[in-house]
Amino acid sequence: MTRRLMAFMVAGLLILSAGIFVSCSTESGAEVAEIKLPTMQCMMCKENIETALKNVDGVKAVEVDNKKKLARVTFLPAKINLEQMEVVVTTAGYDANAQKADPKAYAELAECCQVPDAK
Ligand SMILES: [Cu+2]
Repeated sequence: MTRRLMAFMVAGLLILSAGIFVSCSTESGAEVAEIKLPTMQCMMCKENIETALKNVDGVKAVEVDNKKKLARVTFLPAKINLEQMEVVVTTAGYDANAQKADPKAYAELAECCQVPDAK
């Protein structure tokens, strides 16, 4: 029940902040950016992308919504910008906003993580 409610709240927030890139300031100087992940397929993709982004200096938190195919990243603008975060995602083998996935990294993804009609 609580999980359902949370899911609805998250969905509501995402709808409110529709757009390729939305950022807003928070108290700590951190900002929140959204990265569209059109080629992600499953929970393994979610893990891959979250892990890749979390390991980057300047990224404070990552939440990937695998239904909406969207990452919500809390980051420090003094350390990293959206373009650099998109590169982290493409290097992991996934499209990020308008940036295309690194073909070699994409080819190394598990079969379930590759786009079905692109095979
Ligand atoms: Cu996957």
